[in-house]
Amino acid sequence: MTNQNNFQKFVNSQVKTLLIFPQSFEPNVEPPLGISLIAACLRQTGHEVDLLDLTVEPQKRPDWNIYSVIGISLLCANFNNGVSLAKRIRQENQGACIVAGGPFPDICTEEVLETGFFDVVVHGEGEKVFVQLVEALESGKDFSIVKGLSFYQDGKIVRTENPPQIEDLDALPFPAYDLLPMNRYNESSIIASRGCPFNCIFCNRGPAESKIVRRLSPEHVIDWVTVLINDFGCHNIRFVDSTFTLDQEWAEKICDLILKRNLRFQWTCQSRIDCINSTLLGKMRKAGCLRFYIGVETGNEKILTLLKKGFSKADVRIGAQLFKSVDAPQLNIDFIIGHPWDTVMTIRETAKFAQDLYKKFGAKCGFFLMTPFPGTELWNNAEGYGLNITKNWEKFCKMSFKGDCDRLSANFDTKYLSREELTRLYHKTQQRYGVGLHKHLDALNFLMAGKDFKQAKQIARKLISEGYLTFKVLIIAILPHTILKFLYTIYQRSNM
Ligand code: B12
Ligand code: SF4
Repeated sequence: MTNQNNFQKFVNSQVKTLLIFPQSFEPNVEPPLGISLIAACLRQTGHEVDLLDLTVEPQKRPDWNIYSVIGISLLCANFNNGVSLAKRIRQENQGACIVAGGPFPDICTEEVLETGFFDVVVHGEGEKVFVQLVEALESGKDFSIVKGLSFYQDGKIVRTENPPQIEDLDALPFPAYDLLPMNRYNESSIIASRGCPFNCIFCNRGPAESKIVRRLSPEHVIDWVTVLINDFGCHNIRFVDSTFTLDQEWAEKICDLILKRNLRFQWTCQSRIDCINSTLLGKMRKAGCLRFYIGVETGNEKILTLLKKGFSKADVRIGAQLFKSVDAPQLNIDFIIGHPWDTVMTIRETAKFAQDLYKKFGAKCGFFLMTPFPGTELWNNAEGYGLNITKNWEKFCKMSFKGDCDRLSANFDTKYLSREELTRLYHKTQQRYGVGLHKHLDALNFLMAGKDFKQAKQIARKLISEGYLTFKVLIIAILPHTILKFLYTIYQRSNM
């Protein structure tokens, strides 16, 4: 166990680094940006580095002994796996400096260092801090001179000064995608801006972000896109910025450049319903934006205010109407089940609001299970919010990218609902109003294609009773298969 800063034992004039994303409950659908950006910075400064994403290559067993510094990226959900991994590495390679970074160690630093398998925690953005750490080890300097680290010293955890935020994001290299098995991912991501100025009480922006927003220049964003398309054949890109359209002029410039350079790829982004205008939405669609994700979180006006979202249900309707009135990307709205004030009634209100937004504006709604992540206002003041949270880190999951939501369960009780009730209400809402609805429509089409009218009629009846189809649409549904097929094609297109 490391309980003192004995940095001398890690000094090595030829540091070779391995950065790992440990195995998790499901594979990453896109390359992990954090470690691939750090790897690119290491290479840019002349250091040797390898990357390993164990979520997509779980069988890979590198020779741990060839590395003198091993960095592990940790979220709550993969913390336990990360600890087992660090333990294994430590058993085989006593001399390696094992470093943790990412959202979990950034906040739960003690929990990580107390395991005894990590020597250093890196806080905040890792691109510069990690390079400085490696350089300190190479030159034999005590790494306590580096800002943004925590480690044991004389039996106590010490934390060095906070590092400055990276101001010139354009100066960062593009992620070292070439060190990852790019064919294993469904899409790739770009972070074009970092930060969000809003104060939603459940939000954990991640270590690379604060309330101060920094942006890449639109030209640099386009160069990044070009690298993904030309060098890696990637035509599905997700902008993972917290609020992509916060600066609408900047977002418009990105769209203008995509169109000007005639870049052909499909993309999605996330933002807020109050950060849009019709010109921007039209340009986004033309530039290949398929889906625009926003968080509305609840259908209860009072809860919306308590969450400090900064907009009302009326604002959501106005925004959704804007999407409908122009040729805009598909609007996808996310809701959370399990706010501190949620009851059966407010959850029903949320489902009803979601159904309304689907019917009136064609917004596709999804439901997440509330997860009070460390570092959020909910976590910091859990008692005040009436939450009883259990630190079973594997349960800090709010959704499944593979559609496998069945095993998600709440890890906290509220004043009004037990974790069991919350879990049940989440699954019921998600099944009936989220994936459930889309599964029904798919099943209807499938059955009609196979001409199993009896079963198709049963499903259609269910959809009518749940208010998704009108009788008029049912009449069409029992007309010849070609008409239905035609309608379904339109439905699919509008939901791309
Ligand atoms: C893109 C993204 C994803 C992608 C890719 C994730 C990945 N592997 O990188 C996908 C879609 C796969 C994903 C999945 C999930 N995600 Co996610 N994701 C994000 C998002 C939106 C952006 C991450 C990103 O690329 N940021 C840009 C880079 C530059 O920042 P970064 O990743 O934080 O890395 C920097 C630092 O953290 C640090 N760092 C990171 N790792 C390391 C390692 C070392 C050694 C060092 C020194 C430094 C370091 O340096 C990096 C560079 O500055 C963040 C929110 C956010 N704004 O950060 C959530 C976020 C990270 N995800 C989160 C969650 C919960 C999940 C899921 C569990 C969701 C779920 N299913 O319920 C899954 C888990 C996936 C898995 N396989 O384990 C949470 C984590 C909260 C927590 N405390 O655990 C976040 C913060 C969002 C949130 N609040 O809900 N996610
Ligand atoms: S939920 Fe969205 S708008 Fe609210 S603080 Fe987080 S990133 Fe910003």
